[in-house]
Amino acid sequence: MRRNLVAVALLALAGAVVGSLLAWIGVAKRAPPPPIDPLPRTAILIDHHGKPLDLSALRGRPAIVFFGFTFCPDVCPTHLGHLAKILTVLGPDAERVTALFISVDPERDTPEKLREFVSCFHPRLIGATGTPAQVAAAAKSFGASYRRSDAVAPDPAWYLIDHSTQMYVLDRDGRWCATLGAETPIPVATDLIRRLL
Ligand SMILES: [Cu+2]
Repeated sequence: MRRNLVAVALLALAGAVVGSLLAWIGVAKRAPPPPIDPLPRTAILIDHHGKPLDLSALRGRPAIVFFGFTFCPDVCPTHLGHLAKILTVLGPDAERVTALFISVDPERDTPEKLREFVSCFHPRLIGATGTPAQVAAAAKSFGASYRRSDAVAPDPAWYLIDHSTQMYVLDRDGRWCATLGAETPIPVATDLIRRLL
């Protein structure tokens, strides 16, 4: 009889331990990632409708931000295609996320050109540009870099731009808290974004 009682007590203890462990894992999984850089982003740009876009106004919902240019032959289409998949898998939750493509090529990427370009990927995707100084300020606020490269252009107008390829994830307070790449599995990305909603 005593042996049975000990067995029951041990089972109850094991159950409690497993229960707390599962609860802890559940909480850890739901918790949003802590900010990498707690500073909110601030810069004024122009969106693809030609309206002012204040990066500090992105607060209130999580955001995914990518820097590139519409003339980019591979890196930008690959990353924006991946971003579009993430938004598609998020489904209705994507309505609560800001997805922003900031052009580092203000010379060629007009709001009209950006509008046409982003619409090829996802209706939620917003294109942004600005003066060279505004774009430089926006990139600097993320630590993103870009540099014009004329090395492979047969025509000066066909220049390329080397640029950072991270997709920056901001939390609802505009703080950078994660980075996605074209190799980030879609379920990992969507889980991360949903934890920030
Ligand atoms: Cu690119």
